[in-house]
Amino acid sequence: MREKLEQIRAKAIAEIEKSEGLSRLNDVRVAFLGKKGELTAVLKSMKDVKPEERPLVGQMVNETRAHIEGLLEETKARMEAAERELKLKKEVIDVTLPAKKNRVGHRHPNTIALEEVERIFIGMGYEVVEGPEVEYDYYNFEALNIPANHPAKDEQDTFYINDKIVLRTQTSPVQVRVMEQGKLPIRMIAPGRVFRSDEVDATHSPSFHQIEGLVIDKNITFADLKGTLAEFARELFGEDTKVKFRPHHFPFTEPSAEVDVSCFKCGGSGCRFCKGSGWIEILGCGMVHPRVLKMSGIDPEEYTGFAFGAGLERIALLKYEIDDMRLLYENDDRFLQQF
Ligand code: 2NL
Repeated sequence: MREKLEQIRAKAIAEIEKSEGLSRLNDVRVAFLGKKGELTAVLKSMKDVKPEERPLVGQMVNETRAHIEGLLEETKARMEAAERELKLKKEVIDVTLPAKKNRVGHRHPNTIALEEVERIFIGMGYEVVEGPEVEYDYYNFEALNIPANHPAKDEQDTFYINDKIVLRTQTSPVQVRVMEQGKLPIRMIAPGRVFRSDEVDATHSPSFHQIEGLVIDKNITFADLKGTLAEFARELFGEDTKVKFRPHHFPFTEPSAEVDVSCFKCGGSGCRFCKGSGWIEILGCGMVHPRVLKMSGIDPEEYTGFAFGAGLERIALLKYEIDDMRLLYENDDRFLQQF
């Protein structure tokens, strides 16, 4: 019997050492210690052992069982520890690795220029007002004294939704809407997207941006207009900037002028940037036409005002020395990062 038990013990040890993984180890447990296991079979054959030998044989069976159980436990613990170790190794995080670069966008040159213009006029007490991009023909043309036969109204130049509604060709309609509300005085700028049926080239796009300005109060004169735009030019292009007013014509202002600023690259002596003239055109302006005031319910005998309009893209192109407007619409990150 002792020999038989020694055999079982040796076989169990060998099987345990051979087993790879917890599930194989459990098979070994069942094979030796389970209900139909080899050691259990020995226990069952105790009835064939002489009564006086039973205590000793029982003790030997128990010792063998304890030995196998101990070895099973120990091996199980070792396997579990190894498994945990492997799992931890797989999950290891190298905190010293460089982080993934977060790609941050960049403000568009139009936005930078717009915010600069807004800052200047807010500093002079102006309000920033926005309005609809799809407008009534009345607000876009008629209320601005633009006659039915004016070239701006040609289907070639304007996007018509129907015969009463257009994509606005300027932001003046926003100002007409403010004038109609009748709260005076008015000191406002109206920035926003406008639309004209133009072919795309280096200086044109069917959709671009305008900033218009409007001041209406008692005793506003052309001198106020000149002083305001001179200060604007100095803040935008530098304090040595000079302005020049050239007579012009707009249906909505009388008198009207186009404004040039002295070239901020050469100071006015003439260079490639200003095409040798020393001057760069930046906007159009004038005293609001009395008819325009009257149509919006303002008495031109009591109130006068000035207005101006500038292209935002034109300002951005000049300020950042970009030579093709199309670059502004491609949104190439490498281009935008430069400003
Ligand atoms: C230009 C010229 C201009 C205005 C816009 C205006 C608005 C109202 C009344 C009178 Cl509500 N005038 N706007 C006046 C003069 C010129 O823009 O060449 N823009 C790019």
